[in-house]
Formats: sequence, structure tokens, C-alpha cells
Amino acid sequence: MRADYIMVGGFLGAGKTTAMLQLAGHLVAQGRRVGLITNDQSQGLVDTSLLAAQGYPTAEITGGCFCCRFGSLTDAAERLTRDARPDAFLAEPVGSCTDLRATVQYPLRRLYGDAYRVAPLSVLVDPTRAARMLGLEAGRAFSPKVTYVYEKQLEEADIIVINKRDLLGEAQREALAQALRTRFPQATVVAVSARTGDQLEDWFHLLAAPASPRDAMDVDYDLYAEGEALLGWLNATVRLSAIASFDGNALLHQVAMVVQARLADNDIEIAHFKMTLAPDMGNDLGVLNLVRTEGSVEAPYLLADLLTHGELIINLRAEGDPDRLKQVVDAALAQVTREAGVRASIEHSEHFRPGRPVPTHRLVAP
Ligand SMILES: Nc1nc2c(ncn2[C@@H]2O[C@H](COP(=O)(O)OP(=O)(O)OP(=O)(O)O)[C@@H](O)[C@H]2O)c(=O)[nH]1
Ligand SMILES: [Mg+2]
Repeated sequence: MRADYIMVGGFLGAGKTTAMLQLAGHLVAQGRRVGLITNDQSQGLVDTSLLAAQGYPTAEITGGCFCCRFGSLTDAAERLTRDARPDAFLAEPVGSCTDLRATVQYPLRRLYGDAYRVAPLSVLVDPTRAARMLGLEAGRAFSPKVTYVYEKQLEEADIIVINKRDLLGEAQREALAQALRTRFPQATVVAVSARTGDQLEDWFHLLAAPASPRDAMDVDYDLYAEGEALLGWLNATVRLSAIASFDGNALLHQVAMVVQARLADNDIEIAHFKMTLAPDMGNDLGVLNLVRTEGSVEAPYLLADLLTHGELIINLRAEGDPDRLKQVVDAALAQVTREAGVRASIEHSEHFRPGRPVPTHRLVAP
């Protein structure tokens, strides 16, 4: 029996992790066994913490994207197979990554075709980002080289999934779907809400079809590398402790508000700012996200109780100098924890620009 390999791509903040959780729930309800694979340029991932907290077998690939760490991808799948024998792997590539057809799907099919059935490539979009990229809506956007990466992601999609349909009126949704169909005619376009579950069946249904046998697209790797490197990356793991119990939800919210205001002052566009706070005791988890500098702070999971000790994971990806991102996050953390009477000690912190993508394999034809 071959296991399904289902890749859920799309730009930073589009809703890949949220959608993957829904897909995992759907498959498990059908009696399937799933294994989840997360991926990032470095360690300390909010997504891994979030998925593992839901009880799913999860493997994390760090230190580069799937395409550049192809061996780690198949190793992770084998590890999950030993532990949980999944018959469906759901994999979330790094949100700044493209050319997945040539560097992941075709090599998997060619080298491991006996082990995996490769599902069509889904690329999720945040509707506001997509509308700005297509010129349907005005507002703060990324620079042209970052936009190149964004467009390449859509150009290779079998399925373009407009996510967050709960935020759209019917006319807005239709205009966006039509513009995407015109610009990316190779893809089937669906509109879903990974948050509410609305219309997800349309997407799930498309995943059962075979992936399209098209040749891979052309990619200018210099431009791709430059676009990716314009995005600053920051991952930090921070231990929080206090004598008196404190409100973790309020603390997360305040950190986000301060970071958002300072990045706006620096004219830096956020791609995705996300945090999890896990108390040392119990399974509670608070999650907070911001997917645009002008966007609103969202807390999809709130902590149920006050806490005294916990682990805070911060992942920030924004179009700006990583040193500046680090200064902004450190200053916000220092200010907010001081005001809350909480001690913060940084256990792990990295900030950098992603390196040039150098795929392990690149196969143009399936
Ligand atoms: N309104 C709304 N928000 C959503 C929906 N799906 C996801 N979100 C929110 O969008 C934000 C980003 O979601 P994630 O699932 O973390 O996005 P991602 O694509 O995995 O992000 P990266 O891993 O950073 O690339 C979170 O605040 C989610 O709660 C949706 O259908 N509707
Ligand atoms: Mg994610």
C-alpha cells in the first residue's frame, strides 16, 4: 500500500498549518492514519508546537526547505512510519519556498514511487495578500522580488486554495477567484475557510485526483534567492517565570501590539508573526498570529488559565533587516515582561536571511 504524500504550500501566513489540521482531522475521521511534517529554515517552530499539541505524530525538518533537505524529508517520513505507520503524510513546506514540483514532487515520484502516491500540489492564499498582488486592492505589499516568489508559488499550483473565505463578501470572493483563474489558468481554484471548515470538502475532494503530469515551470534561481533573502527571519524560545501568576493571553497580545507598532514605524511589512505560550504544567497552549503589519492581532487558541512558568516560542518573518527584527522583538519582550512582573530568559534565538536555495534534486519532467 502506497501512502499519500500531500503537500500544502502557500506563502507565509496563508493558513497552511490551520488547513493541515483540518485535513488531518478529516482523514482520521475516515479511519486513516496521518503523519505531519513541518519545515523551517531553523529550529524552534511555532507550527510543530501547535500540531504536536493536537496529538498528531509530527516530524520537523529544520535547517532548510524540503527541496534543499530532500534526504531529511524521506528520513522524516520513515521515522514517522516506524512510530505511527501513517497512510497519509501531510507536509507543510516553508512559506517562502517555491519550485516544489521539480524539487520535491517529481523526485518523490521518480525515486520513491513505490512508497508514495503524490497528491496534487495545493497552494493556499490569504485573500488580502492575493488581492494586493493582483492589483485588485490597494495597500502595503511586498517588494517585486518577494512578489516574484509569491507568483511562482501560484504558477506551479494544481489547486489554488483561496483561504479565509469567512472574511470575504461574495462579490469580493468571485472577483479574486476570477482574477486567479485568468492569471493562473493551469490551476483549479477553490475558496474555503480553514478556520470555520466552510467548503473544505471541495478542496479535500480535489486532493484525491492524480497530480498533473505537466513539466515543471522555469525558475530564475538568482531572483528567487534574492526574493527569499529579503525576508528577515527570527526564531526565539524564551522561558517565562513569575512569582505571582500572570495572564499569558494578555502578555502575548501586548508583545504583539508593541512589535506591530515598532515594525510599522520602521516601515517593515510583516509576512507572519506568530507565538505560542505553553505553561510548564498541563497541555494548555496560547497561540497568537499577525499576518500583515496593518492587520489585526488574532488569537486562534487562548490559554484557559493563568500561569507562573512557561515556554514562549516566537517566529517572525518580515521584509526587513533581521538585526532590526531582533532589536524590535527584544525591546518589546523586555518592556512587556517588565510591566507584567515576569522574568524572561532567552533559551534560543536566531535571526537571519534565508540562504540561497540549492535543491538536492531538480527534475523538470514528472
Ligand atoms: N479568518 C480566518 N483566519 C484564518 C483562516 N485560516 C487560518 N487563519 C489564520 O491565519 C493565520 C495564519 O495561519 P497559519 O495556519 O499559521 O498560516 P501558515 O500558512 O501555516 O503560516 P506559516 O507557517 O508562517 O507560513 C492564523 O491567525 C490563523 O488563525 C481562515 O480560514 N479564516
Ligand atoms: Mg504554518
